[in-house]
Amino acid sequence: MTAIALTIAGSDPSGGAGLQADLKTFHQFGVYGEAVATLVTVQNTTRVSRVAVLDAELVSQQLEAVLEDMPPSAGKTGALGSAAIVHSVAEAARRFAFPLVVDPVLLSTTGTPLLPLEALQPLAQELLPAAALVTPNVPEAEALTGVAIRGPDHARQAARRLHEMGARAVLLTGGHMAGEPVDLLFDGSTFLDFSAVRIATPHTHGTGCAYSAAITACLALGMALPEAVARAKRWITEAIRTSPGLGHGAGPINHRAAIL
Ligand code: PXL
Repeated sequence: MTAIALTIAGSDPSGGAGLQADLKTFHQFGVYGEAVATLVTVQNTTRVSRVAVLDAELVSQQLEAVLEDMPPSAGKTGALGSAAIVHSVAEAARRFAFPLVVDPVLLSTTGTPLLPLEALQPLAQELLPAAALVTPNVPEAEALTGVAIRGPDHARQAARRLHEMGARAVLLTGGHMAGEPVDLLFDGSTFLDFSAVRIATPHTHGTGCAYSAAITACLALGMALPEAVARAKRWITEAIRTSPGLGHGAGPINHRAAIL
């Protein structure tokens, strides 16, 4: 049986982030990948110069086409682009028979908004309750909860808050905090830490996309959440460590990194 994973995300033509990164990651984990496009960026490793958001109905129609024919065994969302898209994805997600990982992408790696401010509330109120897992980094968790995260106690507080907002589990990623990158998983009862050594490199473009895609692939393969996160964390660390050094800016990670 071929496992299938679905991404609902934006296009990065440079192939480092967005749905391109998700599909490469699914493939590397041996999972068949499906991709519903939400927006098209004009970007390379140095800049994002344009973001064109697709019509929400066009997104819904792509989603329906895929679901009626080849339903996945896990899915994820990335950049959603508008409140209307958040609303229609959330509406569909209430009927998903598979776990949904929500990567609450707000900005591109270079700082361009990929979700407008007015879409933050629908994301929190409509999509989070449909999430088996939400995977914010520190700025995203701060924007969603209003908690200023200055250390481990604040991280736990923000994770609790995101769970109360309806996500079944929360993975708060630690890459933006000082020191070693420790990710915090909270399922409503237990906190688990996933740590790695920090790698000094400018080539981290699309790391969040690939990490949440790797977790989604592992869920599609039937792993329990802590095992999926542990696997994905080892892989993303290896993918950063072996980044191919492409482009003139923040280059991509190595999507072909070994799964350890
Ligand atoms: O990594 C966040 C992200 C998500 N989606 C798209 C992106 C980026 C970062 O640049 O371009 C399309």
